[in-house]
Amino acid sequence: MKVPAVFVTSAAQPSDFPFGTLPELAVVGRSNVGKSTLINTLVGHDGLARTSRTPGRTRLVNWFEINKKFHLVDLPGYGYAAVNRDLKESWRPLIETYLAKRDVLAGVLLLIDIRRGVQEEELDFIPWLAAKKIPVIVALTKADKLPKNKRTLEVMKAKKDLGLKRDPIAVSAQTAEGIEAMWRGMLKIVEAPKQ
Ligand SMILES: Nc1nc2c(ncn2[C@@H]2O[C@H](COP(=O)(O)OP(=O)(O)OP(=O)(O)O)[C@@H](O)[C@H]2O)c(=O)[nH]1
Ligand SMILES: [Mg+2]
Repeated sequence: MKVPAVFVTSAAQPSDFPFGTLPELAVVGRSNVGKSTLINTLVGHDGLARTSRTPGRTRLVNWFEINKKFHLVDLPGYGYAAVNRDLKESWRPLIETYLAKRDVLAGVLLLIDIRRGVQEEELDFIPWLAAKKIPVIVALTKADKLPKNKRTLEVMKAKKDLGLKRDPIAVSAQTAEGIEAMWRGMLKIVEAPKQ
């Protein structure tokens, strides 16, 4: 599936955030979890968002316009210890300001590596989103790295760990597993009337 998608802009600091027009879905998760890859897979454009084997690839907030309908926002990953302190100090406010203040934020795609499972950051993040009434879709990435029975176990485990009502979606950029389910969830959020 190929969906019209274009890069809009990047921001290195909150003062560079563009004026918000379309609803935004933010892609959030640990460094190297596959955020940029998932964006490319969802729209069927390989090189739209830059990906890398080296954690910490995405250092800016990047906006992509999807189908003239909504923005996917690629946020820098959290939790990568090897990034030097100065860089980390500049990322935190970038991510936090975006999530706390962005009035066109319609929902969050929270990505968790299926082999790592839920960690402290995600445990804190889900109640924070719930308190702000921000809808979230939890995706377990790199599902191709586990056999089917293990995938199912990890989905149930993540659901329990995070206290979710719905099953997280196991996704893979390699097999396209879960991509249709992601689309259904995303469209539901961006098409919902704004509260
Ligand atoms: N096997 C497999 N590898 C994947 C998948 N998704 C991403 N990867 C690999 O994981 C690595 C990191 O992917 P990125 O998309 O750059 O991760 P990111 O979350 O954007 O990373 P940062 O920008 O550094 O925070 C790359 O080597 C990808 O090829 C997947 O579904 N399956
Ligand atoms: Mg990235």
